[in-house]
This record gives sequence, structure tokens and C-alpha cells, in this order.
Amino acid sequence: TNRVIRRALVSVYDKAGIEILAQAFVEAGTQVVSTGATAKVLKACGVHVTPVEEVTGFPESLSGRVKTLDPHIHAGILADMTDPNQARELTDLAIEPFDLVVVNLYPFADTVRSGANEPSIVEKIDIGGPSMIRGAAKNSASVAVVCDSADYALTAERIKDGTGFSLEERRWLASKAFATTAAYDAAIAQWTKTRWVRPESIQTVNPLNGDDRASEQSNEDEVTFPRHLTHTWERLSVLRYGENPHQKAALYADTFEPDAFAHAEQLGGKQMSYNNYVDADAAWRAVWDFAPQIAVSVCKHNNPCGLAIGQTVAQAHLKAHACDSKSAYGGVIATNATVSLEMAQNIRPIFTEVIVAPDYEPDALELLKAHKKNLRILRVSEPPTGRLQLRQIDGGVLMQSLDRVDAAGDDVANWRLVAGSPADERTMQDLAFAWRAVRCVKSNAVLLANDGATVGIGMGQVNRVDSCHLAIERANTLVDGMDRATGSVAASDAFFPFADGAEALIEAGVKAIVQPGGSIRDTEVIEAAQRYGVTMYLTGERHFCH
Ligand code: 93A
Repeated sequence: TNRVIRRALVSVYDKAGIEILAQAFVEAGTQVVSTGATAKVLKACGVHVTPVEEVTGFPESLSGRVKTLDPHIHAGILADMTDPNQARELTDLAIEPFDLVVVNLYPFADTVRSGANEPSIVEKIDIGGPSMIRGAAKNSASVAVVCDSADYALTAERIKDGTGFSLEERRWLASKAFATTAAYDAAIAQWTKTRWVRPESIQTVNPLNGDDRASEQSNEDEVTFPRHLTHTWERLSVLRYGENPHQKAALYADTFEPDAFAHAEQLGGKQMSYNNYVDADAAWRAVWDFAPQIAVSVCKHNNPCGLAIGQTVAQAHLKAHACDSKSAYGGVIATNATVSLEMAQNIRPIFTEVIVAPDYEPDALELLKAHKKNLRILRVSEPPTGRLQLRQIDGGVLMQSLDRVDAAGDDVANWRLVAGSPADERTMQDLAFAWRAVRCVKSNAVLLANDGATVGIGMGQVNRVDSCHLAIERANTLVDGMDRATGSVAASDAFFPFADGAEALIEAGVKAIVQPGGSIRDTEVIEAAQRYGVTMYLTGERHFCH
């Protein structure tokens, strides 16, 4: 089943690594046909190259748009040489078959990302390349197709050892090749989809009921897997390991979100780890829930150990840090504002794994780089844009639209007062803050806040009353001799199924509570607040975070 590689067609945009093939061609005396710039590089490596024009009898024309699109090339790629009839037909046509096709494509996605204008992007839609790749992949019975430079070393071996690839190897290469062209076309389709849209002149009518289809898709569209997601993940880095040292891991980023967190620019520090990415992403998302207010979050193990808003970024950080300065050790700090020198000075003595911000004052960056060599400093130019959240389950993927704090019930104007007197302005601001903050705490989440900062967070418990106790305990023990629960406000990410949780908060001195409501025992919960004259608002909105 092996097919010796006597004649090869090489046409690569990215010439990196091609010398290793060139050397093998020279050693094995392989005939090589090649396009303009590729031919030059191969010749420089000492390969005797036949220019593609010599085979086609037609010049490379239309600024390169037509180079290899010619039957003299494609019959040589597509002829199934295991079929005697096709082999004879090819001979009659005086066309020689190819045994190997090496192609990589015009960099369409890179060109989009570079911010190039539309004509330049369109010019980078490769037509001849995918045709050769697909032809060779279809004809894996006779031809080996290579479109990944990672396979050059293996290919060089197969050229030199005179055996060529086996059928299984050619099929495997073909399968990779089809994945390559599929991803390539998906990227083009994704790009045109948002730009070359259905014009007014074309009405799509649903033949079943005469409705305009576009108006029907609303909800489903939200959770339709964007086609590009299946294809345009680009591996940005192989991580040292995964969640634990025995797990392997890599970072893949969406090529169409070049300004998103996954593409964060690292300005200093050690390599980002898997857990760093998880925690920093959570911290980064959390702070943007508060925009346009200046916010800082300190996160550990995908949970905040402090969150605060402030007049300045340094103040917000100090307030967030003060919530639980013990847990902040080895944490991730994120802010939605430019990191100031003052904030950098405050961070200097605190062991911190990662800091994420939209930008840094030059002297702040200098200080962090000079004095915190291990601190991973990330700059992300855009607020989180992700619309969708994916989570893997065994053999599948769950998709949901992202949890934002932007529903009607998230607006204090729509809250329903069910106990106590209406909150004064300051208390209301704290309740609004607490409600935003509890969104990013793992469920069951109960969060105490005061003066635009968390003071006690009860996270990740499997019943709500334990989360209440945890929040209170943390509020009252983390800062020596301070009862921070008294006079604070509380937010609960979901309703209280029993009155016990609310009662615990009230007994601890919480002055106002915000929660979604909706439990069958709401009356008991509300009565508890009424009994003690504690203010309680219902939002009608839930923010589980699992
Ligand atoms: O413009 S094309 O779509 N038309 C073609 O006929 C054609 N043939 C090869 N692009 C074409 N190619 C592409 O040119 C290959 O896919 C490869 O990326 C590139 C190599 O050209 P050069 O050898 O001149 O660098």
C-alpha cells in the first residue's frame, strides 16, 4: 500500500520549516513542481524545481489568483493510480501524477485580525490551495497530502527512505487536510456572515406560514453554536499542566475575539497556569459587572475573597483586600480601571499570582515588573464580550447565554419591598452593590457588604443556611475584634428555602437583605424580616453560579 514519492507539488504561503523537505527532495532526487515564491525558496535550498507555469503552459496570472487552477495540475493530483484505466488515461493526456502535495494556505484569519481592509482580506481567500488540498485528500489512494509543518519531519523521512507513506498514513493525512479546509472555509463564512448580510431587496419568507423567518429565530439563535466555534480555536499555548500536575492542558483561543481575555497580553511574570486562567477570568468578569464604577476583585479558586468599588482604583483595591486579607495571599487581582502607582505600591508586599487590568500607569507597571518578578501581569484591552458559556459534560457540551446582571429584576427600581422600611440612599447603594457582587460567588452564595465592599462571603455551600453562617463567621472573625456583620447588608443569589438562613443573618445584625424570592415558604422568610423590622427586597431574578 506504500506509494513511493517520485513527484511532489509544493505550494506554501508559510515557508517556515520547508528546508527539511527541500533537503529530502535533494537527497532522494524527487521531481518537484512549485509556485512562484515557494519555487524560489526551494531553489535556494538546492532543489531542482519545475515552475508550475511549465506544467500548465499558462502564466501565473491575475495577481496570482490563477496559478495552479489548471487540469495539468489537478489531473495529476486526482488521478487514482490504483485504477489502471485512470492511469492509462493520464498517460494518454501526457500528464504525470503527483505522489505528494504540500500546501499551506493564504493566512485569512491572520489578515482579518491584523485589521486589514476588506479588499486585502478578500485577496487572502485562497482558492487554488484548498482545491489542491481537497483533491489530494480525496485521492488518498494515490497521493499523500501535507498541510501542517508539524508533519514535515515525518514526510522528509518517508521521502528519503524511499518507501513513501502507507495507505493508513495517507488517509490520516487526508483526514487532517479536510479538517484544515473545513476550518478555513468556516472562518471565511464567519467573517462574511456579519458583513455581507441579506439585503433589503431579498425577503426570506417561510413557506409554511408566510412569516418572515428572521423574526422567529430570536431565542434559538442565542444558543446556536456559532459555526466558527467548532473550527477556529487556535492553540495559543501548551500549559505546563492542567488543574493538577498530572493533567495535560493547553490554552485555545477564539481567533475571532482577538481582544478578549484569552488573548491577554502578558507584560511580566511567570507563565500563566491553567488555574491562573480560570481564576483570572472569573476575577476579570466580576469587575466588569460594576462598570462604569471603578471595581477591584480579589479571587481564589474561582471565588472572590473580596470585591469592592471605590473612588480610585487604589481605594477599591484596599477595600477588596480588607474583606479577607488572609485568603488574598496567592490570589488574583482584577480591575476594570487603569492600575495606578498607589495601587501598585499597595500590592507590592502582597503575594499575588496574577493581576489583570485594561492598562497600567507606566510607573505602576515599572514598579510591579521590578519588584514582583513572578507576578503575571496581564493587559486586556476590551471588557469581556463573551455571549455564550460552554461547559463540557461527558460526551457533550452544554451551552448557555452568559449570566449578566442586566435583567429587569437586577435594577433596584424594580425591586419589591416586602419587609421593613425603604432603604435609605446609602443602604440602597450597598444592596445594589451586594446584588451585583453575589453574581460571581459560587452557589449557594450569601454575601455581606458595607460601604461598597464585601465584608463576608459565604460561598459554595450545599445548603443556604450554611452559606449564611459562613458569611457571618467570615465577617466577624477575619478582622480581629471586629463585628462586621452588624450594620451590613446581605444578598442571597437564590431564594431562602426556609426562614433559618434569613434569621441567622438578622440575628447577626444585618440591616437589609436582597434576594430573588419565589420560595413556597416566602411568607415565613418575609415574616422573619418583618418581626425584626429588617428591610427586605425581592428582585425576582436568580443568579446561580456553579
Ligand atoms: O490565488 S489562489 O487561490 N490561486 C491559485 O491558483 C493558487 N495556487 C496556489 N492561490 C493559490 N495558491 C496558494 O499560493 C497556495 O495555497 C499557497 O498558499 C500560495 C503559494 O504561493 P507562492 O509559492 O507564490 O508563495
